[in-house]
Amino acid sequence: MRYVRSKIQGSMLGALMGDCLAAPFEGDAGPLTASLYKNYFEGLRKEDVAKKLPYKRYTDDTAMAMAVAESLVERKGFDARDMAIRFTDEYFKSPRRGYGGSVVNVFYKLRRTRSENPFEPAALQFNGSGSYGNGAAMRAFPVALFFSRRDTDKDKLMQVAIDQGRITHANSTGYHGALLQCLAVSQAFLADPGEVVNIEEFCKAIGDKIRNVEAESEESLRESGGAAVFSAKMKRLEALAKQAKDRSKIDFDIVIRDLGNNISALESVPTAIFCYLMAQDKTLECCQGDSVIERSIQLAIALGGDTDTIATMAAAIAGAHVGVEDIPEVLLKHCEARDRVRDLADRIYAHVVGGEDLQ
Ligand code: F2R
Ligand code: MG
Ligand code: MG
Repeated sequence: MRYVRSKIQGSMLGALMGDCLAAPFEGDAGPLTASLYKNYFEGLRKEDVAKKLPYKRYTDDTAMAMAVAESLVERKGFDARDMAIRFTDEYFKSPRRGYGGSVVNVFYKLRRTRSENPFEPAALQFNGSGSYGNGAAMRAFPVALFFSRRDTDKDKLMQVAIDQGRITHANSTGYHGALLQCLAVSQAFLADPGEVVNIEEFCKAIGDKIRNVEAESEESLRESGGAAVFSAKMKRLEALAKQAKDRSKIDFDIVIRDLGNNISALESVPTAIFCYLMAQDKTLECCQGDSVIERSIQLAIALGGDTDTIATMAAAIAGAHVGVEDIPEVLLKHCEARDRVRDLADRIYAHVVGGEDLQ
C-alpha cells in the first residue's frame, strides 16, 4: 500500500491541472512555438503561492471525471444509470464548459428519459455508429484508480472502463480509447515513483492487453475493430518514443502526423501516453522544470490541437506514476475545484484501502 494515496492524489490532481492549464490553448493548430508555452508557465510560476490566485476554469474533461469518481465511490462500484444521471446533472448545472458538439444531445435524451436505458441515447448518435470522440477516454482515469486494489479488480477495471464510455460513446474507438487510457493509468500506478519506466516494457504491457481484448471480445466488437486499431497505434507510439529518446529531440510534426492531436479518441489517447513517456526524460529541451506531471502538460500544449484533453490524460498517467509530491503547489493553486478533486481522491483511497466489498 506504499505510495497508494500519493498516486491516487497525483493522478486526480494532475488530471485537473492538465485540463485547467492547457484549456486556454485548445484548438490552436500545433506545433506551438516553445517561447509561447514557456512564457506562460513562467508567468504562472511567478505568482506568490501564499496569495489567493485567480483560478483557471476546469472544462468538460474534469466535470465528467468528477462525475465518474463520485458515482463509483457513492455506489461502491459501477452503476450505469447513476453515472448517466451524474453526467447529465453536471452538464445542466454548468453547460458552458466546452463540451463536445454532439454529446450534449445524449444529455438531453438522458434527462428526458431519466436515464432509464443509460446506453440507448449514445447508441443512436451518428446514425447508429456512435461517437468516436475522446470524451469517454478523457474522464476514464478514476476507474483505473478505483479498481487498483486486488487482482480480481483487473477484469472489472477493463469492463467498467468500456461501459462507462458506452454511456456517451458507442463507437468502438470511443470506448476502446477509454480502455487504453485506463490501462495506461493502471500500468503507471504499478511503477516505482523514483524510477523511470522503460518505454518498451510499458508499451508492451498495455499493447498486449488491448490486443487480448480484441481476441476475447464478442463477434460484434471484433468486427468494429476498435481495439485492433489502438494496438497498431501503440506500436507506432513505441517506435516514435524510442526514436525521440535516442535523439534527445521530438519531431512534433511527425508526432502530430502519426499519432494525432485532435478530438477523436484514436488521435489523442496514444498521443497522451507519448507525452507522459517523453516527459520522464529531463534532458529533452522542449519542456522545462523537474515535475514529470508539469512536463507532460507542457508537451501536450506544445503539440497543439486538443490540448486540454491530451494534457489531462497525460497528467493522469504521470500522476499515477510519480504521485502528488511531483505537483508544483503554485501551479495547482491556479486550478478551480482543487479541493473537491482532492476530497474525491481521498474517498477513492478510502475505498481502495478500506476493504468494503464492491457490488
Ligand atoms: N468541445 C471541445 N472543444 C471545442 C471548443 C471548446 C472551446 N474551448 C470553448 O470553450 O468553446 N472540447 C471537448 O470536446 C472533446 C470531447 O468531445 P466528446 O465528449 O467526445 O464529444 P462528441 O460530441 O461525442 O464528439 C466530438 C466531435 O467529434 C465528431 N464525431 C464524433 N463521432 C463522430 C462520428 N461517428 N461521425 C462524425 N463525426 C463524429 C463530431 O464533430 C463531434 O461533435 C474534448 O476535446 C473536450 O475537451
Ligand atoms: Mg475540455
Ligand atoms: Mg479537449
